Amino acid sequence: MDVVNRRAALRLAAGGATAVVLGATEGQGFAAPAPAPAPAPAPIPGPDGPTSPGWCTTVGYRGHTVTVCPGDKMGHGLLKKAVLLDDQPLMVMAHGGEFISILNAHETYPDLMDLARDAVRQLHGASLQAPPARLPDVPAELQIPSSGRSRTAPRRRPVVRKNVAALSRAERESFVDALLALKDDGRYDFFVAVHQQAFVTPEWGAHMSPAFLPWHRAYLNLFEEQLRDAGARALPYWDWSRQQTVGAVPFTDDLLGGDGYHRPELDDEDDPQEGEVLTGPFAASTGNWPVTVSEDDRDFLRRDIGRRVRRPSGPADVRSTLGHRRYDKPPFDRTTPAFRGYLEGWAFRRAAMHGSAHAWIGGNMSTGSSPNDPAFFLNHSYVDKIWADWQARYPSVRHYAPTSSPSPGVPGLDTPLEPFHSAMKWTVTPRMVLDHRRQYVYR
Ligand SMILES: [Cu+2]
Repeated sequence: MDVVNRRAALRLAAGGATAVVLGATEGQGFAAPAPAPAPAPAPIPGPDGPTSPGWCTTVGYRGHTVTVCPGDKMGHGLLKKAVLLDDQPLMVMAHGGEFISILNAHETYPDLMDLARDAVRQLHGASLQAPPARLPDVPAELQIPSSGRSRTAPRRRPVVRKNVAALSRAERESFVDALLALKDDGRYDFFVAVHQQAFVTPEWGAHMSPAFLPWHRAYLNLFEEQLRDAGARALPYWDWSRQQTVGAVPFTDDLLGGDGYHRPELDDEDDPQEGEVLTGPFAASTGNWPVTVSEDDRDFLRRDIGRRVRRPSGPADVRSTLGHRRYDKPPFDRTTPAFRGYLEGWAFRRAAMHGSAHAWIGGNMSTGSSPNDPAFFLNHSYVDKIWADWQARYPSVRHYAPTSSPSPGVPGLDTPLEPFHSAMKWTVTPRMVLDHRRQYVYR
């Protein structure tokens, strides 16, 4: 791979999936320049040309660059399978290897979307197929429920998930200690690997799909079980709609630590230390938090708070999301304008809700391996709380749709979720996680 392509790909890996995927957004989306007379777009070379699997190819388009990345030589990541305009995603791969358009650039430039579709069509083939799912060995502790009973069996007393700001000092300590213990024995990195694989395995339906909420609920339940096993009480949540200050909870030295290192005078790519988290229990300097599952070879936790997206969604977005009575509806994809699509964030067509929390923190949080940052779990715990609040608000509507799976990547109510079912021998379906109240409650 030549230097230019490698740098572009690295920028992808670094700039990352979520931020860029979500990143067709506020303040950093594609700002349409004044329409110019159109020269014929350069044809994008086919698979036999300079574009071979794993390589990105760039062509000019009215003074912009269109980059087509068909393969994943640089590692995993949805955006390695994308068409980008000036490094902003135009189309990314979603369900069943389909490329979907991210920006509404087609309204301004219909021929640009044609060009992008053409590029995808030409490149379609083995190089566009997702690699077979790979997971590391399942740690022994995760193979059977540590309690010896079903993971979805009711508890005598449900676990209480609190706002992270409401944790006592001892609770903060036991939460952080449990994270460090899971990191130390490899369980934590297993969770990172599961999520990273889910991010590039659209058939599992963990993202851009109705199963986004049940999948992450199951994943969090499993993670919380491990945390409790390691001495924590429960998974707290981070209300990103109100807690948006670095230096305040949860971005304090006794919880998540602060922002990443940034030298404004240097181009991000020229600074090997760019984004390194320097404070708190997960800073590289502690030696306790080596990043081992990643899209590149940087082994330190990175953040880039507020530089890509200025703020996570606020209370108004939370209110409007909760206002949608319908859980999901056809075509059950990324932007479906129903509750799930708004909570996942895509339906807003700017970084919002779940996605805005990822994109606001940036760094590892903007990639498929986002659970490298413990902020991931606090974000998803809040996302799950919003789902729980919505369920309580609309007790009589269906809390999941569709009932039966219409296509791969869109699990039905009783479809066992992957990779839990096949890789971990844990059968969990959307229906089985709908009623969380005897497992855990939010306070
Ligand atoms: Cu996720």
